[in-house]
Amino acid sequence: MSDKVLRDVVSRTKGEVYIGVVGSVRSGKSSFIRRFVEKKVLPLVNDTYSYEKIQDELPQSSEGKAIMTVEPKFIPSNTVKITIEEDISFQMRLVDCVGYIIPSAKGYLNEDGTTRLVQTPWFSDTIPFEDAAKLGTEKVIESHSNIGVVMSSDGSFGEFTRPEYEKVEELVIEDLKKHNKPFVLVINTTKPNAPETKELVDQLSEKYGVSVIALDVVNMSETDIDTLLKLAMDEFDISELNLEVPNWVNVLDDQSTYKSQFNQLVNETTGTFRKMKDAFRIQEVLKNSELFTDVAITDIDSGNGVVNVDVSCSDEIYNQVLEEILGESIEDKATFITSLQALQQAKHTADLVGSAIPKLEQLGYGIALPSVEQMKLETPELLKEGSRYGIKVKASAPMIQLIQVNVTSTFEPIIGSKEQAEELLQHMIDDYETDPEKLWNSEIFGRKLCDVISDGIKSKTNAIPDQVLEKFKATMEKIVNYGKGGLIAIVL
Ligand SMILES: Nc1nc2c(ncn2[C@@H]2O[C@H](COP(=O)(O)OP(=O)(O)OP(=O)(O)O)[C@@H](O)[C@H]2O)c(=O)[nH]1
Ligand SMILES: [Mg+2]
Repeated sequence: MSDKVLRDVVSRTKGEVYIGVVGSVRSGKSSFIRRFVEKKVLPLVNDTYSYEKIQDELPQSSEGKAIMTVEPKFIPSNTVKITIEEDISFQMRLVDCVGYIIPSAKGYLNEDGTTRLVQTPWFSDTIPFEDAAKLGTEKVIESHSNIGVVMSSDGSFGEFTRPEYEKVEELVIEDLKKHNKPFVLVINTTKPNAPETKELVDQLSEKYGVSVIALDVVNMSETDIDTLLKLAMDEFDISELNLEVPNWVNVLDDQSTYKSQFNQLVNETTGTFRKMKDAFRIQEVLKNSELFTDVAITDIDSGNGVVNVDVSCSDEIYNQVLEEILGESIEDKATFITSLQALQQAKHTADLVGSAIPKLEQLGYGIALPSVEQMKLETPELLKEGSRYGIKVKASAPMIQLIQVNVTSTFEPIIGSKEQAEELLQHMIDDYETDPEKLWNSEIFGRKLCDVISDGIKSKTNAIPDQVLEKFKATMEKIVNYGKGGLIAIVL
């Protein structure tokens, strides 16, 4: 087993490499385990006692139509602790399951045609063969393994045809998909490299949406096992998908069009594609979107389930985002600077009065707190109090107060006769009820109603004489500095 694959498997299974081998009867499950242990486990076992014990426990396989494994078996029976390269230590165990029945197989019925009862580690009583296969497989996948191997065959050896294996394989895969455990389908074959076998593998991986590999199980090599384990690693869920985006995307408001489209796309994609093997599909989907210019996978760490993806965006996309923020199109550098300056001005005002806005909206009266820079310190003075002396430090600051005053304006045109006035009134009421906007823009005596009313309001605003405003300001200063909540009468 190559270092890399082994490290990944050990890391992903947190040091407990438990492989459940399930599938149809007579497909080569026991042969697979035997070969796997001989090639992969035994060479790593240093102590002779354990070595010989494991060898004795290797499962039996047999030829013909008669089912061989009639009760589930753990191999080795006790998990064996393996240490290699000093820093990698893990436990390894495989489970040989009772196979799902192929009807024409022999051994699952007694001679009198009744169902054969078999022993399992999960029930004290014997249970029917068929139940032992289904329940045992579920137990093994759920509680005793972190990697599943589904064994099936193309019918190139033994007594059964591909359609017979396929029927059972469909049932096993359906059952396994109910559990969220990574598994790989192995097509056991005497011709793993034949074009028709490759075609079958492609067809099955498409049909089931799982990783499929063709292996000549009794002759499989170390490289074959590595490939199988790599495929199994791809079936694990991605535990962390890191999207490396330009930093301006990170700081964008979630409400902005770009960021909300970005979030939606990423959520949809990661919701649909969850497994390590989907990393390239995720890349493909992101790449096809107009939100990014390029999407590159920079790292896939099978051991930790981490996928790193680098996303880049063109200047054009950046400019679109800027235009949305500024609220106008940026034709050239000059328009961009002009917009920025206008925003700078607006920011200055916002810095000055912004803190007053929430209260203004809530109570119609908001007070903006002065900043430290706005505070003006006067020259400290000597202070005499009786026979004792002190010092006086005085500072002042502008406190801006915003008041919302509701201004009313009326428009009272004389129309003519009572009927004419009533007719116009009815017309206006109809508009008011159905389409107030229309009424607002309707023309009376050649002018829009909204203009007439707005002129009325403006004239009231301008009608407050400057000296009244000054008096009001002086009064407010008195209230703030000395008023202490007392009543002050303003005489205009
Ligand atoms: N030529 C060839 N024969 C195989 C291969 N895999 C399994 N066989 C043969 O198929 C037969 C059944 O193999 P087993 O490993 O006993 O199958 P199993 O799935 O454990 O069967 P049960 O325990 O009866 O359910 C044996 O005779 C094996 O030698 C293979 O890859 N190539
Ligand atoms: Mg067997």
